[in-house]
Amino acid sequence: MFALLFLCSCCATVLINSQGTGATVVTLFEDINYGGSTFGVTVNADCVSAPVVAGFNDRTTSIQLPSTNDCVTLWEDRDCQGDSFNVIGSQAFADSMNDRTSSVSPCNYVGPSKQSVKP
Ligand SMILES: [Ca+2]
Repeated sequence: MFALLFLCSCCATVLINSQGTGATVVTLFEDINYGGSTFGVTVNADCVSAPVVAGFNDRTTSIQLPSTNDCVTLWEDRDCQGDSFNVIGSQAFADSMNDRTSSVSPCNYVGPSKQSVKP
């Protein structure tokens, strides 16, 4: 378990996508104002539940995106289900999704779970 946590914290911002396909590399932070442990996740067109797998489930408090125009959706549950919160650019505090994020998608993600999004 220690080895896994160590791996997560030191390799957090490695760029996974090497094909230049327009992927957004999202950096999740455990604390407010981009502090504490980090976890990097590459978002393409689909839902990504990597935070759950990597032990970063329900830990995200702030988020950094590469560009102020980038937009990702944080989801309460894995597989992009439950409550959601859109982040445009970077967000020093995840507001309603603080310590709740379990998966991430692009803002224009249209999956089977989209119909269950609460207003
Ligand atoms: Ca959650």
